[in-house]
Amino acid sequence: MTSGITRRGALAAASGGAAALALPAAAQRRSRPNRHELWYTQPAAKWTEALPVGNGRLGAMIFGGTAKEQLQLNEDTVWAGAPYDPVNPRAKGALDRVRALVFAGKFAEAEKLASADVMAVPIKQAPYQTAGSLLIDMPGADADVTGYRRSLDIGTAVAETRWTAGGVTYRRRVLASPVDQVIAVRIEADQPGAINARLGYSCPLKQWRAAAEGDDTLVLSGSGDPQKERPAPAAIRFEARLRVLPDGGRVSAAGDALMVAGADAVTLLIAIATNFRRFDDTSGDPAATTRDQIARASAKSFATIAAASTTEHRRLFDRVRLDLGDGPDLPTDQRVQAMRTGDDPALAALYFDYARYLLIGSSRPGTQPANLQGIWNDRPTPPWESKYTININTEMNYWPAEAAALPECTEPLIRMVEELAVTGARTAREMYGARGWLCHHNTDLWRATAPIDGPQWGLWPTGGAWLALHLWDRWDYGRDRAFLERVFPVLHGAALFFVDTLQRDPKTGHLVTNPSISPENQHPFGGALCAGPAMDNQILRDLFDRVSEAARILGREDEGTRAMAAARARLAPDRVGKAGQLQEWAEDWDMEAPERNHRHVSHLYALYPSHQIAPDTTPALAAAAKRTLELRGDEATGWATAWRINLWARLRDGDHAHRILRFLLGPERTYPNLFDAHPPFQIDGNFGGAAGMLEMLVQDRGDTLLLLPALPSAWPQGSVSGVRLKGRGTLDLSWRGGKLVSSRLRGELGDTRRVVLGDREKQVRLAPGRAVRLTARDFA
Ligand code: FUC
Repeated sequence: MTSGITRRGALAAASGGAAALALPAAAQRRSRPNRHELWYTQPAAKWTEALPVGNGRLGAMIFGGTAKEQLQLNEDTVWAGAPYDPVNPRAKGALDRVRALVFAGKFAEAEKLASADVMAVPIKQAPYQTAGSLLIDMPGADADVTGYRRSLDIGTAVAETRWTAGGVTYRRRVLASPVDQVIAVRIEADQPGAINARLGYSCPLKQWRAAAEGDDTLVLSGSGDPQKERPAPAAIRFEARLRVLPDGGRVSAAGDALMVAGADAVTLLIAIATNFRRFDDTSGDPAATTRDQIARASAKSFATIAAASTTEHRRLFDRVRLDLGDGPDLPTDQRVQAMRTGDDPALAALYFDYARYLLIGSSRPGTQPANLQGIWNDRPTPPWESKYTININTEMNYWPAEAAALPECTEPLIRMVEELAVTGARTAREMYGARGWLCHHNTDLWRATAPIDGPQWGLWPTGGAWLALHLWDRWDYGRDRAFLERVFPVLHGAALFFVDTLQRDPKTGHLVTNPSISPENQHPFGGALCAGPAMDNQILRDLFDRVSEAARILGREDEGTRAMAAARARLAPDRVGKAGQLQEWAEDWDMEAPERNHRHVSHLYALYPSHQIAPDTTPALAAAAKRTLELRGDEATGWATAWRINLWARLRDGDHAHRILRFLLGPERTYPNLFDAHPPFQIDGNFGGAAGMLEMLVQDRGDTLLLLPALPSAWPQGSVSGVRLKGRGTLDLSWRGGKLVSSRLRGELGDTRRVVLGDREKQVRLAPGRAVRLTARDFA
């Protein structure tokens, strides 16, 4: 099967037909390093060295091999399992007994009963799965390699590998276009006819096959795996379609591979789609979708596809700029290693920019939200199924989104919460006999909402409530009344569930969640189940307040919102325990808890992301939160380390926050490709770290704005521009010698803000279309 086709290349023709690639020497050695570039002098030996591209839905991890290249592929709806309802019908009958056992202090018994009768069926959710790999073999392209360099420019969203072998210089570029919905690869050489390649697929899923279609197309078709502990067949079918467009030479089919011979250059286009339409609908047609996408993209040159992709990327990426000075002109992996002993503020700025790159690449309007690994996953059963863990991780993914001026990127999260309000209403009704909706500590593509894994992790009713607060944030930044109208029922429903299920604590009379846990910590009395952990009270205070305020704005107060206000008044306050710490549980158990340095710091939710605790408004509780942080220690898993940066920034201790940031950026918590190391890779730390850096520079409470509240001495000068403020505002800021040089505030609503610099403050009236400039002198 080797009937071939021949095409004369556009690039060869344009350059007179002689050399397919003229490599400018200047591109090899730049005079000034590109501040948006990750670069390396060797191919990736491991997945966590490979470089990610993504268009929100499609992702590729690029290894940068010479004779053997691998593009590990993802599509964000390739998941195991099928639409399902994990409700446990026995729960409703068992919950009151579990509650009574918890109130009686019989925690181990409560957990046993909950294990038997309250947990989801099945007990595990479905994993997110890889879509396999495209393998590009170029025999001989590894002979006496010189000048090897691979890079990812996060400003243009294009990855590049170049090297010389056997007297031929090669260049390979890869991007994932949000415009054309393809991954596009361009392989070039500086000698005509030098490109010979074999293109094939590999895939670790159970069901897949690769087959050539015609001479220039290779189709990988497969299905997601069945979900463990569920007899139902897998529902996801996917197709990855590769089209090869050579400049010169021949392309031909060879069974389950394509062969390119004697080409000047080659463009590869890869489209991937599944039959997924919604959590309850898998009636899509992946073959029709990929055929259409490939047909459209094939009509364009690589240069056209790349230009459109970069323009769309820049539209989002260029909104914010953080400058912490120039960094060393060293490969990125060496800079990460050097963090062990030194510091590199420019690497911190690159990490901040990379988080924005990763969010743009894993969460765009119409896609799935960023999961535990964004969209980048090479396994059929990744750690924690690479799903949505909502007792911290998914929220953290979106912490920087609004302030870093990427509100569009929150659309998938908002849509997911709206969908959880549908599936979670069933869980509320059938498991709890309650109105409204809830989600426990995880969800998956199928928007499962019942408690999973085991009571000590899963029996936490407050996950959906926390996520719902992101709807409020979306409103608070954008102030789009139609949006608030749309999501109001979702917010209302999240709160209504607690009106129906909060229990009166017989000892204190407070209204408390029961059963619940303080994620995922064990108390000293037999497990994790408890009533009224501090975090639940804190989340519910925010939720009830927001719903009341939204109802007031929209004129939609009703019996439900009045009940919420009444319940709000009966929640337990935060308390200071015997070690001077902020109490994690209703009782002062913290010092006897088995894991004193537990990674979760759930009860510090009130300090960050919430503003319930702050050094100026609640000094005693802020001091207690500080004591808790000291007891918990600075170094934890990636996301837990990132959370601590935000918390110390809120305590206005910039040097402490910066010490933790240095640990986060070092090789123990950052892989060579700058992915966060939980370990293993989990993307939340990338996002949480970026949010923490912003929090060091600006803290926005809506009516009050803190400038440089936690500026570390390690960043004596710098600037940040384009930061988004609540109430449709923006802020630019620069500083020198650790002192504010100037700031520019804009706000479209014409409202008044209290701006705080150190211990001084100023009332500022914003006017639409006009920037207010403030220098240090304005605060003198
Ligand atoms: C929570 C954390 C773990 C991990 C998992 C995905 O359960 O406690 O550290 O991040 O989510």
